[in-house]
Amino acid sequence: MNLQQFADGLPAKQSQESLAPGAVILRGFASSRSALLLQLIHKVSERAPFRFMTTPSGHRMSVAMTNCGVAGWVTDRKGYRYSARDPMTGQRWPALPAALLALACEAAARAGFSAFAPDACLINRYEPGARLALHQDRNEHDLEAPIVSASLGRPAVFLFGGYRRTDRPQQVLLAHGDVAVWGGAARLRFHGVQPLKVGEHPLLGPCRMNLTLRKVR
Ligand code: MD3
Ligand code: FE
Repeated sequence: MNLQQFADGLPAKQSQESLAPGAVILRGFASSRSALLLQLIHKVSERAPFRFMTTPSGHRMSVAMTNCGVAGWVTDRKGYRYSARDPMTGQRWPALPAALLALACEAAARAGFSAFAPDACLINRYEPGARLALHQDRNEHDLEAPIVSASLGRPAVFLFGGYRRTDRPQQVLLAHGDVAVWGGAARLRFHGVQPLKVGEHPLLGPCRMNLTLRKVR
């Protein structure tokens, strides 16, 4: 365990947990950068607003999403894919901010992935009741590259499953400031997020935000 100074002088606890082969949780790794991350998310969302996308089966997702970087994850009646342009505006997604790239590279290096070069970030916003059903992330070209995720705001119960949808998932609480690295044998495991509970966070009110940094191209 190591201690890190907050701007207000209070120490923020940090620790590292190995969840499974390829899956490492860096508790509190983003805590000292959370205000900056929220500022960056806000700037991205001014040009690429959060929106509720439609799944191929026609359901409206309960998680609001936007993207930055060379390509953004999108879904509509035609399917799931990465797109170089935001379908809502026809414009390219906002650039990946350097501070996000740095956070992801530092976290990946701690978990043993020293050459990680993400080029995109999916930003998920959860309001109370929002959830993410069990799924695999397999639309990225390079499945050897890990995914780095950062959680902000309200805590959520993350479901970490196996290689088959029917494998019983582990429940893991992801709290404000937690960063996780998902690579190697963990990369194609099913995962999801339980419905967000009602509550208040000092920076994000009722919401949870999750950033996933990826090598898409
Ligand atoms: C394990 N997001 O955007 S982050 C997603 O909290 C997604 O918003 C969740 O799943 C969220 O696709 C979970 C943790 C995460 C992200 C990607 C993974 C775990 C993963 C990829 C493979 C295995
Ligand atoms: Fe996912």
